[in-house]
Amino acid sequence: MPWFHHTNVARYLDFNNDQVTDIVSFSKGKWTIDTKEENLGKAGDIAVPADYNGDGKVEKAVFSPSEGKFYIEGGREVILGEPDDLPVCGDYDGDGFADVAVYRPSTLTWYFDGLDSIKFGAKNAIPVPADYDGDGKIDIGIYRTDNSMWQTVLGNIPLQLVHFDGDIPVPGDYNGDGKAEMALFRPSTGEWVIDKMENTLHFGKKGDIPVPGNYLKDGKTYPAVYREGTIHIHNKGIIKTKIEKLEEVVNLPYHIRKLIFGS
Ligand SMILES: [Ca+2]
Ligand SMILES: [Ca+2]
Ligand SMILES: [Ca+2]
Ligand SMILES: [Ca+2]
Repeated sequence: MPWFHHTNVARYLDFNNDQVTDIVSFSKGKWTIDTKEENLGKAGDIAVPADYNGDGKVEKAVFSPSEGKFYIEGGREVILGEPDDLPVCGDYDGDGFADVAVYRPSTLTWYFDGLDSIKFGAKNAIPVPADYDGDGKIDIGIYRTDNSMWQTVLGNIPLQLVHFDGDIPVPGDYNGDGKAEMALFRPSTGEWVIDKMENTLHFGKKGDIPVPGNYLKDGKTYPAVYREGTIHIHNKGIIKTKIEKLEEVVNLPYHIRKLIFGS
């Protein structure tokens, strides 16, 4: 059976199909996946790993903004994108294969390899694609950084959260119901504010970057933060990594990482 019939929305960055998120870093074409070092890409490229061939394992891939081209492990190349585009690859049509995609802030439009482009965006908004309704298809969504409002193609979702400057959107399936929840990491207070959860979690501190993932084999997204070379998983201990710089951590997707680092 193809993996997508028994996968779950929490699954993320699983390079070896063991249902656990791997710790991944990328710098100038050098990848570290858990402890393995590999090469793909070059300086200036953006890491965009995903399961492009539908075999249940994530492939290394990079977007070259200067070339407007994606390079996928195995030799596949896709021409798409411009220098200021945000790569947002994922399985938008639910066929089990991640689709090469970019969001273009200048036109508020999502462009895909092989699918129709869709105008859906707003000024001061960043893309937060995730499977919010649990149908196996990634849903186009945006998060307004000025007021913490989420909008998706499924309809406007009035997420009633107090907005703090610096909040970082971290959607994921934190309750394991198969649907992604809207969620925020608040560096100023070290809180996780997760939709459908009664209380906020106090986990993390200023300077941490959020790296939520499916770190256990239970199909749930766990809050986690990267701090000084170590991944701290909420209530589940720590993982030492070889990652030395925040900027190299791939476990926070680029379109969100950019919000923190500006590049
Ligand atoms: Ca694959
Ligand atoms: Ca697809
Ligand atoms: Ca969906
Ligand atoms: Ca959920």
